[in-house]
Amino acid sequence: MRTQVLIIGGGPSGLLLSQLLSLEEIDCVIIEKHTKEHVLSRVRAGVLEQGTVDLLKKAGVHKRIKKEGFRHNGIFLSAKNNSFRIDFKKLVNKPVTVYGQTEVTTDLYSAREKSNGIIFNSANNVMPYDFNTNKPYVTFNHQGIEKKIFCDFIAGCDGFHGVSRQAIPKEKIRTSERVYPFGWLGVLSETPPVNDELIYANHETGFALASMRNKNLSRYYIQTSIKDKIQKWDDKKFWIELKKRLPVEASENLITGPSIEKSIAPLRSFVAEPMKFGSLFLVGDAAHIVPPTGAKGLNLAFSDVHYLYESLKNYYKNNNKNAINYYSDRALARVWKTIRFSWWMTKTLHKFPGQSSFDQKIQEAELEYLESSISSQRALAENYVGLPF
Ligand code: FAS
Ligand code: PHB
Repeated sequence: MRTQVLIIGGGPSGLLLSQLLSLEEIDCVIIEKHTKEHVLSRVRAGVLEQGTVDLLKKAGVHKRIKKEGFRHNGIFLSAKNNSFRIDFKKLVNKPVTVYGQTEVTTDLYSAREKSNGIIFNSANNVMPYDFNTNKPYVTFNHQGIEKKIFCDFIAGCDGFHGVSRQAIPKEKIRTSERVYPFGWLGVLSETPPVNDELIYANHETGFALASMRNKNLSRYYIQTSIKDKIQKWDDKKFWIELKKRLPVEASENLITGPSIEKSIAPLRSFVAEPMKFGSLFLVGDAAHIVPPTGAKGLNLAFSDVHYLYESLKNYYKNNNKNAINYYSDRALARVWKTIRFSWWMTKTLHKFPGQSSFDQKIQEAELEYLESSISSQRALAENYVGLPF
């Protein structure tokens, strides 16, 4: 079998890339290790930048976002029980859209199926070969049959634990990483959100975030120790801790209910460079990870998809054979600015174990400066709504 672009990973990056390439009649195939149901069961991101929404519109999967997404023109930050709003409309005249990653992935899967896109689900032992030649190929086992697909390019959209980045010789790749000394305990509950917009809370016992998916589906997070186990957190204990950390007017309005999903995620910043090795491209979480504090993971993955789609469209449609060589530098320029913002939001809003009174005072000064300075708020707003591609 042969295709033009072989995509390893059928998560959001792989699905969006394949949808965009197919609209340009560029031949592509997705190889995904899990079932479609498993992929669609993941509860992850919730906030879409306008650039992401525009890209999904270009891919023809914008209808449900328009109908069911919630445009937000600001967020609240709170510290020492004082909260203030960052007004995106006034500061940068751009909104964000609250629409869960699960829904985005569902929409992309339906679009691929409608256009008879080829997705090999439940593929085992996926392995890319000869990507340092112009005849790369991928082998895998599907329904007990060994398969081999030749291609022009391989897009490694297989996430942080995928096979693509691991297949690159160690001496060819530079990685930078910061692992944070805490995690996020996330809860999904069929309860009305405590506030119309997101609340990011810096509290002396730890960070908390109040978010949502729709008018009767709330998403809450609290910072936990990286050694924490989910079994230690029954719903009652979670709600008590969340109430403690949210500003009083929110805690008083908080409607609690049974959790329908509960998980602990570690936090790290990670970048692999460059993002192109011969005919293998790294895309999304396969190349970088951000702590979710800046709501950037999914949006940054789609930013890579934008750059790779433009490069491949240029290569195939305008016969610009050099176009693919710009992908890595262009993508990384935006990756590092986003890594910086997510790191800054994380260090400003979380309680670091053993943090000194100096660190605590700096955090408080950072938040007081934010509250008092329009320029500082504009800087946060332009990063949060998404830097231009
Ligand atoms: P993904 O990891 O989503 O997809 C990779 C796909 O490749 C998966 O379907 C996987 O099954 C497949 N795969 C892996 N290895 C393979 C192999 N060897 N062969 C074939 N297929 C293979 N981002 C936010 O913006 N906000 C958040 O709140 C947020 N919360 C998160 C919570 C958690 C627990 C996690 C893990 C991530 C969170 N993220 C969040 C980040 C997340 O949304 C990612 O940025 C996003 O899923 C990236 O999409 P992909 O690059 O497609 O990678
Ligand atoms: C979410 O709704 O899951 C969410 C929102 C904003 C973040 C992180 C997660 O910064």
